[in-house]
Amino acid sequence: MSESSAPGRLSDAVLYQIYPQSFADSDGDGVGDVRGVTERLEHLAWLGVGAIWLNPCFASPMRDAGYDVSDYFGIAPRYGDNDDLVKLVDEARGRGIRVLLDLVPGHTSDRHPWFRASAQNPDDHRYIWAQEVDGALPQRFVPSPGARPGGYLPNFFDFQPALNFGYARTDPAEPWRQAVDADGPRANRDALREIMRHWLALGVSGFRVDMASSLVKDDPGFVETGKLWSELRGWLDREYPDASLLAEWGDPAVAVPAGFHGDFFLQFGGAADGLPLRSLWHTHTATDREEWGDAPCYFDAEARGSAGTFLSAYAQAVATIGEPGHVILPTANHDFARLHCAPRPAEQLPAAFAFQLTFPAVPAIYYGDEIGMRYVPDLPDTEGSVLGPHYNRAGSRTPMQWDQGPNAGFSTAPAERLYLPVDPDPRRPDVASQRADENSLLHLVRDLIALRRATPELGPSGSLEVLHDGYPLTYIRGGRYLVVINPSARTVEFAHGRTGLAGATPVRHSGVAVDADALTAQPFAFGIFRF
Ligand code: TEU
Repeated sequence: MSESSAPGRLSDAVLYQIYPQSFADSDGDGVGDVRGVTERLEHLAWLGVGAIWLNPCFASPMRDAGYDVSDYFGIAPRYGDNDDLVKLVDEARGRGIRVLLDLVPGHTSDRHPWFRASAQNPDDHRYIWAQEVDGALPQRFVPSPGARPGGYLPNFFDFQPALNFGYARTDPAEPWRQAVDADGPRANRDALREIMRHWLALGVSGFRVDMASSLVKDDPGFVETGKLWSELRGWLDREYPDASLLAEWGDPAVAVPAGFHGDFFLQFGGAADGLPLRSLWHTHTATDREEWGDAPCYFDAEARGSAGTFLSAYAQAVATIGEPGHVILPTANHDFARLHCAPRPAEQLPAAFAFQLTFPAVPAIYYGDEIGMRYVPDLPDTEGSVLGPHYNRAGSRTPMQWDQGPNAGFSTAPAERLYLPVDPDPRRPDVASQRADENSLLHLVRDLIALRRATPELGPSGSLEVLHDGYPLTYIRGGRYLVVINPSARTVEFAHGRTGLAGATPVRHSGVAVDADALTAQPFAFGIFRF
């Protein structure tokens, strides 16, 4: 592994996202915890991941599953305590795994002491407060819960008041629009630095920053938001040069110049509102929005999509950010359907991982996707998981399936006390049986990670030449590796017309044949060849 700059190290890593509620339960109370993660480091090291990102684990009323922070300096009691986190960080480091925390800078819980104080004191400007005019609050503002008159601006749910980082454009008619250097915004920027320093000093390796583009309001082009992050990044580079700052922005071409080492392609964000990622994976059967339409994605068994939308967004992002930053390509996340979501057949998952792990982005594996855990439909709302009639995040947050036990090895607690029920499908996959089976998805993912780590051409710095963005997707990495991906249930052919590909040595493949003029891919086939 390169020991150079933080982005350099990131480029070698496969990132792994852990939802602490659901990953591993060390004390049998039915909710995952930090010690549980520590106990399962062996799985992550065996798999070969280089860094983990833990979803929020700070003290919280958990009305948005921890994205409603009430104390930025302490681990939520249900997950353990700060010493448990230090132990996790140390043991992970011993296995070559870095730990990143989720930082939620744009809002707190309405139970946070800052907000409770702000709701009593009209001179406090840590949050964005407006007065009623003719008996009405401005749009989107929520009535004050305290002695303070007027109302506050929420950032996501109403119980998540937006911290005040100011507005890029002030307006005397809207006095709640404070300048970015007013006292409240300044205090909040200082607090952010304190929070980051606190956890970095305990050994964490950086942060995934929630709703990173949301800080400065009414900020065309994100100019002021970018200044804020660039200033923090400058401080980070001086004091913690090894730390990584990853954005939840959904637009790497904007987030990296704004100060981040990397940004995720997401189901939302950017000019096309998340279309690039959705155009790869989204089946429209879960975590769906009406405005997203119903165009089939590329990983479609009926071969109705195109990889072109994603590939051109990727090319555009890389052309803008160049070397200094990374685009992160997730299999899924806690807000979006898992890769294994109906009607996608499990047979397609090997091709999906062969694509993700040979593509020049930083791969992020959502816990459980490595065994093909399924998005579980129709679960009840849990800690804010339901966002709309067709948008239920709970289905992506079910307990990690460690074994075949009734609670999938998640804990010894009665099933009704689990954070979420285990997938009731008796054919659900699990870690124990896939580890015992060398032909399992888990072994394939492990082999692909090992191949990627051993082969710089397959990482972010290797070149990418796309030969075909239909079926099969065909590209060359680093001038030496041919990759063929067929997400469809049909046998497909592509006339590559390249000399030198016939006789290429298979590195890892299933169902792909390469001839002098053409290549043939069986249903759900993938192939990686060296030539
Ligand atoms: O998500 C931000 C966000 O905008 C998404 O939830 C989006 O609305 C959804 O994916 C539909 O496209 C972040 C966190 O990831 C999420 O879990 C939190 O609920 C939210 O911020 C508030 O902190």
